[in-house]
Amino acid sequence: MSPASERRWTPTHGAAYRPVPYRPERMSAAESLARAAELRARMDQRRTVRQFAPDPVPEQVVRDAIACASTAPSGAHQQPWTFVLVKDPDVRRRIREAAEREEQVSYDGRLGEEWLAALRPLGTDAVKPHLTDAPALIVVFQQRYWLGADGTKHKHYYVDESVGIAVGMLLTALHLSGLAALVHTPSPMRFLSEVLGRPENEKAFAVIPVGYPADDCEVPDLVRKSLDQVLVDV
Ligand code: IYR
Repeated sequence: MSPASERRWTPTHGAAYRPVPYRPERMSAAESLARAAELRARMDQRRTVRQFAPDPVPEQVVRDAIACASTAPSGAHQQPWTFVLVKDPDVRRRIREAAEREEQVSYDGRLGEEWLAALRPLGTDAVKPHLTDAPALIVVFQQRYWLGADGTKHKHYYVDESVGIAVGMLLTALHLSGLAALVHTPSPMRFLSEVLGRPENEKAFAVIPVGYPADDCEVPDLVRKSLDQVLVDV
């Protein structure tokens, strides 16, 4: 049988359990420690970027990052995600126009005072140049359900969790491959289905501009929670 990575997925709903051996070589504790420390330090360098250089990125890096994201675990292994890679400047412009229209309403009051106060330290507003400056957008869709050949709707399970995990892995892959990104969630996001012509079982989850930070890029001076603030030992 060809390696799993070379096989194409076909629906497995209702198929029998067919286990195969899994015997990854165990890493030494020393190597594990070294890798964990290096990964921690590298991930601590990741920043959400809102000012992008217009320079192109190697497209295969983005495609590989999407492939990494698609290795995420998912409810019932249903892999309920679609990644639309938008490079066309005209489509990016239409997405920006529609997003800014919605964001203006949000910042003009739809968000409410409490939410606006939470956002103030980030310095965000309704103007979204990253949607046209970044050379690519990854628009992530959740597949809320799947359609059988006869058109019947079948449930997908833990869709929010599955797609959230996949996006986390996407951000990790992009960062470790040298690219910057932003998780942008214009709200409401329905316009993305229309602009990108996605089917009715898909719901937009996030728009992720990808590229290199602009030469004059700035980020807010944020402090991450320390390990003892997030980790509870029992
Ligand atoms: N979607 C808006 C507002 C916004 C909301 C949250 I929560 C953020 O962390 C950042 C922004 C925007 O993109 O500006």
